[in-house]
Amino acid sequence: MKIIDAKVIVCSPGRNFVTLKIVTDDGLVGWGDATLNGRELSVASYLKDHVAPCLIGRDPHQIEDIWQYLYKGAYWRRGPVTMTAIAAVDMALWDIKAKVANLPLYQLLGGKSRAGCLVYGHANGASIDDTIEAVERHLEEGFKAIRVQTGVPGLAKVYGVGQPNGFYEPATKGLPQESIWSTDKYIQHMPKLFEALRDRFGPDLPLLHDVHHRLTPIEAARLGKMLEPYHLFWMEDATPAENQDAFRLIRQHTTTPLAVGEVFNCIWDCKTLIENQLIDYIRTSVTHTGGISHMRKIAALAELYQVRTGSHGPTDVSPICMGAALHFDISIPNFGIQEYMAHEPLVNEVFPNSYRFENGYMVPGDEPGHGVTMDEALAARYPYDPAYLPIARLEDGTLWNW
Ligand code: KDG
Ligand code: MG
Repeated sequence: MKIIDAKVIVCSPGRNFVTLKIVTDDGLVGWGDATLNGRELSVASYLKDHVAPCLIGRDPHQIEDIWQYLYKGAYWRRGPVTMTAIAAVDMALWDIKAKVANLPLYQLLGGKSRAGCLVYGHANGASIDDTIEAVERHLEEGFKAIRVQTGVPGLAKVYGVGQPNGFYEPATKGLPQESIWSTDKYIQHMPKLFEALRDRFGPDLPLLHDVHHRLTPIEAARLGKMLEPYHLFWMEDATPAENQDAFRLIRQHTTTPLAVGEVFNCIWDCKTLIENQLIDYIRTSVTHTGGISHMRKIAALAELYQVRTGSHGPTDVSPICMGAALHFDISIPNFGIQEYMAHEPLVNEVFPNSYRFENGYMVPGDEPGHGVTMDEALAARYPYDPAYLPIARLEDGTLWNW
């Protein structure tokens, strides 16, 4: 069998997605997600101009060799654009291999290790009361674990809070929007949120929180300590992780579980954190971290140190990523939790999929492959529409992390 076509499709059914379609001489089609929020066209070009020509004529069954060819062969290694492009190829090839085997992909990854994948939803509110209501709605929908974000008094806008339609789309049209951030205001307010949540919902509900890299290590240590009485499931992205040793400092001060990794793109970004047990959950995603092949290596490394996975799963990766992620999640031994934000109905029409949400868990479909395809004709009605993630500044105008 040979690859005869590798086509890159950019569309915007409400938000931008980049998709790779690999076709074989047997007429089989494999789909990969290559969406990198706010930098979509870089990956589209990387794939179209540099990767696709190298794929034609290759045997799609040689997934590992093609992965190594694209990673080592390019000389330029790592980075979000490269690793997202490689991920799309990898996802599409696993899709093809499972279709040839006539099996759902998880069967090729070792079979099911659990009945379903625990997912967490996003409850956001401008005030603590609004956030409590959002948690109630999620519980009614069946969620068994919930990420909570709330507005901060004195800050006009807090990232991730107050999406009016319930769908989460951090990128906005036009140039990047800017908002003002105050760590002091935020740190003072967060314990009040979690105290109110535990008063209302009791001790058992798994609650997660995303700090979006806004704190310095010692500030993160302080917040983790302040939140210990409310025993979070995790505190996510407490501080930027380029310097992985920063997590050592946080770890010395708090037992609040730590999760990080949504901006990581390879196993080297995870190595120090995992080997030193500085984190509890690794949050790399299939789309941004080299695909299923590379994610399995990260999970295997993490397994040695009792670190579990908690893959990034926002609406700015396409349903193809969610489909592939669920096959990965259900098969690995050290799965922790999967982020799940439902896409808008139109997105699910453009990317027909068979995964389903059942009582707090997600399960992949059982048809051959990863279970997600694309309606190209429908996608063509929604052309690329530039959008950017927002920017945070401190009150004095200093550009800040997020
Ligand atoms: O593209 C950026 C978003 O995916 C990110 O902000 C979402 O932090 C996020 C999360 O945990 O889903
Ligand atoms: Mg996050």
